[in-house]
Amino acid sequence: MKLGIVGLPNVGKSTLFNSLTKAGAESANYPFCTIDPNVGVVTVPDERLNVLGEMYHTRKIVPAVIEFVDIAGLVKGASKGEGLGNQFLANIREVDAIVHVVRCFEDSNIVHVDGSINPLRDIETINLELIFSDLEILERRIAKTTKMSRNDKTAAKELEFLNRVKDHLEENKLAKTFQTDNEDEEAWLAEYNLLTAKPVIFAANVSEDDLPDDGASNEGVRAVREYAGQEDCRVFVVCAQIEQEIAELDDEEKKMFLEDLGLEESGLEKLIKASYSLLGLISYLTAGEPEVRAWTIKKGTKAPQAAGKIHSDFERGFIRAEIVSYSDLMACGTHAAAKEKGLVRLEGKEYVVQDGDIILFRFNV
Ligand SMILES: Nc1nc2c(ncn2[C@@H]2O[C@H](COP(=O)(O)OP(=O)(O)OP(=O)(O)O)[C@@H](O)[C@H]2O)c(=O)[nH]1
Ligand SMILES: [Mg+2]
Repeated sequence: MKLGIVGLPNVGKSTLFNSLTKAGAESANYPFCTIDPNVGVVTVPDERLNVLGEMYHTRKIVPAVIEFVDIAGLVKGASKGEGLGNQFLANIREVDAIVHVVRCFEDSNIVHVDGSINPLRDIETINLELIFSDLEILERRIAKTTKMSRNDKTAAKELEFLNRVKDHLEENKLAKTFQTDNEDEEAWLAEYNLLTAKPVIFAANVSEDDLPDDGASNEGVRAVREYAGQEDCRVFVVCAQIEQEIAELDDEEKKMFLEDLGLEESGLEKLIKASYSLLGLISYLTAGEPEVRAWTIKKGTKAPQAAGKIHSDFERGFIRAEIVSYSDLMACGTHAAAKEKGLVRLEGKEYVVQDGDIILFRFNV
C-alpha cells in the first residue's frame, strides 16, 4: 500500500517526504528501509502500542507501516510530456492514494512556478493534468472497445459507459465523483486505474506562524478547506520546514518543541494516521512480553485472513480468535480482569476484525 506525494514543483514535497521518512525511522525504532531513493517506509504513530508495551513489559514494539513515494513536481502540460510529465504521471498511477501538497506559505526566496501563491489555481493545474492523462487512457480504451463492440454486447455496453466517463472528465470533473450505476461499471472503472479516481488528502504547506491556529487565518488554507469540503477530502495543515527540524529531535525534545508551538501532535503524525485510514487500513494488535505489534489489515477483513497476516498456517489451521478490545482492556487494567468480566471473547471464522482488537489466534495444522 503506497501513497504518492503529488504537487507542483517547489511546494515542499521532498521536504515533507524527508521528514516523514526520518520521523518514521527514528521515533518508532523501526528499521527504516529505503526501497528506492524516492520510496520511504513510514511507521504509523500508535499510542496504544507504548501503553501495551508497558503493561506487558515488552522487549520489542513493532508498529504498522505505510509507504510514501516522493514524486517529482508536475507542471502545466505534464500530460503532454512537459517537464518529463508522462513519466511522473506513470509514477502516480502506481500508488493507492494521493497526498496532494499545496503551497500556502509566503517566502520570496522560494520560487513559485506560476509566479504567485494561489492554492486553488495550483490544485486546478494539477487536477487538469491528471484529468488529461486519464482522458488519454479512456480514449485508447474507447478505440479498442469500439472494434469489439460490433459483435459483442458487453463491449457495446462498456463503450457507452466509457463515453459517459469521458464526458464527465471533459467537464473538468474527477473520476472520483462519477456515479456508477451497477457492479459491472464499478469493476470497469477500477480496471482503468484512473488517476483522478484515487483518494486524496490535501497537505496545506504553511509557514510556522500559521501552525498555532491550524491555518485558520491563512486565506489560502481557507480556500483549500472549502474546496476539499466539496470534494469530500480532508485537509491537513503542515509546515514541512518545521517538520524536517522536528524529525531530527528525540521524543522528549520533540514534545517540548511542540508544546512551545502550542501543539499536541505534529501535523505530520496526523497526516500519517489519516493516510493510513484513507487507504482503508486498520490495525489489530498482538501483545505479549516478547513483542507488542500492530498488524495491518483492510477494513472488513475476517479473522482467518487477519490471522494469515502473521503466518499462512494461522489462516489454514484457524480454529478461533481470543479477542479483547483495547478500550475494554484499558478499562479493566489487566487481561485477567477483562477475562473475569467476560470481555475476552471467543470469535470464529466469520468475525470481522476491528481496529484495536487485541488478538490471540488458536490454530491447528
Ligand atoms: N519557507 C518555507 N520553505 C519551504 C517549506 N517547505 C519547503 N520549503 C522550501 O521550498 C523549496 C522546495 O522544497 P522541496 O521540498 O524540494 O519541493 P518539491 O515540491 O519537492 O519540489 P520538486 O521536487 O522540484 O517538485 C526548498 O528550498 C525548501 O526548503 C516551508 O514550509 N516553508
Ligand atoms: Mg522534490
